[in-house]
Amino acid sequence: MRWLRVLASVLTLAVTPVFGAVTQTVVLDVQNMTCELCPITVKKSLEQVPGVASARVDLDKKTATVHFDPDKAAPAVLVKATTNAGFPSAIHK
Ligand SMILES: [Cu+2]
Repeated sequence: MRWLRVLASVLTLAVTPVFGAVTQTVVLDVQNMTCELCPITVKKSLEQVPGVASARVDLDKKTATVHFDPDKAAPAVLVKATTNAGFPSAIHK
């Protein structure tokens, strides 16, 4: 029954990418953050976007670092989300 075990491991390998977390990271420059509550609003606006795994906002650097699934979200959608929340952003170059 060794072939069965081989088959099982081959199947596992083939299926793994479906479950593996494929995430992409983008850094946004965020405008209008003036107080400690602003980053919370920005973070919430980003985490509401389908496909966003997490967002970390830095008030000092005026940036947002976003981890997202590139199959479900895109940087342009993230920019739109913060902009709609009152914090226009752009992809950090
Ligand atoms: Cu504020």
